[in-house]
Amino acid sequence: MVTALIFATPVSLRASADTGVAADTEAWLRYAPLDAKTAKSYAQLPEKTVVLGDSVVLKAAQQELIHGVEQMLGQTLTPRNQTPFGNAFVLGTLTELHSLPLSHSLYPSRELEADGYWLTTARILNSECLVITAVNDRGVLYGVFALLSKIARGESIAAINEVQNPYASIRWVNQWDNPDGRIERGYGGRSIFFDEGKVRDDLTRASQYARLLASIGINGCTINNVNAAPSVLEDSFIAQVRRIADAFRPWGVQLSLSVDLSSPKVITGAGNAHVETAVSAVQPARSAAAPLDTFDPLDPRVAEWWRKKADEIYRQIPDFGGFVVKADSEGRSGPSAYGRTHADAANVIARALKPHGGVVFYRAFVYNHHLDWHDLKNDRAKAAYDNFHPLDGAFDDNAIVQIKNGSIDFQVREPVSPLFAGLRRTNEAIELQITQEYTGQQKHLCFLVPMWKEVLDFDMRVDGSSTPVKDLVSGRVFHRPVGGFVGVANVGLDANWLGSPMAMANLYGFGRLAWNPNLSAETIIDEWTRLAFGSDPLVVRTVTKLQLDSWPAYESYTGPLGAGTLTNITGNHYDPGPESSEENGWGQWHRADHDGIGMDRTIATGTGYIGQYPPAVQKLYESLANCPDNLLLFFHHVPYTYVLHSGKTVVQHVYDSHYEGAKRAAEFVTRWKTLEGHIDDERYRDILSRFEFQAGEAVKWRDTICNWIYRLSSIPDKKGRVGGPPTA
Ligand code: GCW
Repeated sequence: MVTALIFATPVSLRASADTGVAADTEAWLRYAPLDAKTAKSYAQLPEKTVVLGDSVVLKAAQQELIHGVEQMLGQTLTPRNQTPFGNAFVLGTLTELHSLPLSHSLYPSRELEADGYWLTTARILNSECLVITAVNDRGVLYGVFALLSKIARGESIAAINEVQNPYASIRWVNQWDNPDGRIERGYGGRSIFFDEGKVRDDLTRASQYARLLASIGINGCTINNVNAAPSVLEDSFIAQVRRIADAFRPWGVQLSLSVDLSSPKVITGAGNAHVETAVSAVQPARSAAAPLDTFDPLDPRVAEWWRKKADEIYRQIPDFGGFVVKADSEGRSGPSAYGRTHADAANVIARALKPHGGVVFYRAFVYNHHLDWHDLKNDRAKAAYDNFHPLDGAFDDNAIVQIKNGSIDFQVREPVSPLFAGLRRTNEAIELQITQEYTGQQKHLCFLVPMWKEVLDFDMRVDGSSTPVKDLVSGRVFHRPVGGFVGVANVGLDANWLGSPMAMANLYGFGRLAWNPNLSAETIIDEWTRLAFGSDPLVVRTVTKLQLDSWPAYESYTGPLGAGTLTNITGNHYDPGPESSEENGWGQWHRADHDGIGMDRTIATGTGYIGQYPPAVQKLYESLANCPDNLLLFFHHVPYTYVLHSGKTVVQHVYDSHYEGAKRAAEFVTRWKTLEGHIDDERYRDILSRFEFQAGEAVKWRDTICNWIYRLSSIPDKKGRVGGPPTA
């Protein structure tokens, strides 16, 4: 098959590497020129590159190396393809490397896994070489990015000898793009893939995106909304999607599609363009894409339909990654229509993908959104576990249950989903939300890596042993064949991708954590800041601290004590709207009334949700004495006068945290202002105006929530800011 090669063209010219727009688009791949002193420390670098192989991935790796070195050091590397090649960067797999006459045996200190890389020096054909090697081409590409990142951050690479392996094989992003070009919960402009029902002609941004993803080790991208338009599986659409896969391929990013489970019944395809209506139950399907009168996953015709559909896709896109399924959720079709299970639905698709090496991600985000809120035992948080735990062991080996980090829906603070510990014989992936749907929609700074770290490090104590979430999802605990990390990214056409340059730290951080969840939030943000803004100590100090302070600040003025969302839950998910979180069928409730606030999820008197956790975790949350303050209202209904571990009453904590949070948001403005003249003007002004806006919004949040709590509780603020004269 002839594959069109589309390489991303890095937009920044050497001279303009520091201007805002270019810096926005290049994000952490700016490769800004190094200062003379730092550049000098790399003076001994080879001046040539040699690539052992000719795959598109290796070519991209070489091109990236040449581009990065040129940008940062002003040195043009010469590509060489014949021996002897002298001192060179040598790029290639270990197998290729071992076919060269080496002066000594060359093996890494620990085993290299797929996608891992080894950066080392070696004497090859009597010349000193800097070797970037791996077991597969993608690993070589990742090695190049890692090396360039070190140079960009001024890290020494003298006598380098570093082996890196990824924590898990699944490191994917999901995009919630619709074929019409809109993105569900996207805050960075329209789709980079689609417009008006078609794949865009110009896919430059798609290939630039794949380059960004590859640079942080992300190896898969689902390009369309989980609320999937069935039309994405039409033959004519697949032929277009193939062009996106071509754009991804040099960067080792596998393309995948979200699919609607009812597709066999609703779509028409090239093979049956003349068929207007569904074929009757007795009539066999006429072609792979013929619409059936059913999508029952246990109907052999449905199995055949998926098999043929998968075959067709792989004919066009041989490295296709697989499918993502959202079923029986928020109005989507699902196996319940035929009394079948989620495992039945996942497996019919898994079996179609299996011969091609594809996987199906089946989302655990399944819940009843018409819950009766009057019933105090109803609890949406229980849904994922209730639906999927009974099916443990029923999913095929190439099916992965994709689980949101918390048991509700990407709130500013939630306990981890108990389902992570509830599946022992089923593959898992954690779904994290990079796009800030409930955390300020990129208008507020909210660096999510510290939150994700808490989730990934949370110890589930399965069978009484240390079993952090990162080890459950990566498959380490139960020795699962596949598993890992999925981030809902939702970048768009805006120059800065996510709608805000600072928000890109979340995309960067997601990739770094998926590669190695043991990295600290401090390390990750230090890396990102140096790559995105340079290494001026004032800039590094200020930006890293602002980012690290941002989630706690956002939490304190929007939703303290784990109350869940106080946002407009039935509307935009952005503005304060605490009343909307009651009396709705969606199950995002805080149960605030005149006497108290919080959901009683205890085993003893509440919904019983806590019983879904392993015993040690139950113990942590069930008793008021043990339950951490920051999740108190998620697990317990308490009077406003209840005294927290901190010594404050609940109501006073709400007042204080909102005032404190709004104050911190105002301070972000003054802290940012210290950077004037230290970074490019465009980004300085752009980000300043965002902080100013955020400070105003924080006051709006503060006043709305404080007045609401006061109205309900009639307890004035001791400091006299809300609802009455000061009492102290
Ligand atoms: O948080 C909710 C969002 C929906 C989204 C859904 C999901 C794609 O508000 O927009 O739909 O989650 O994750 O499926």
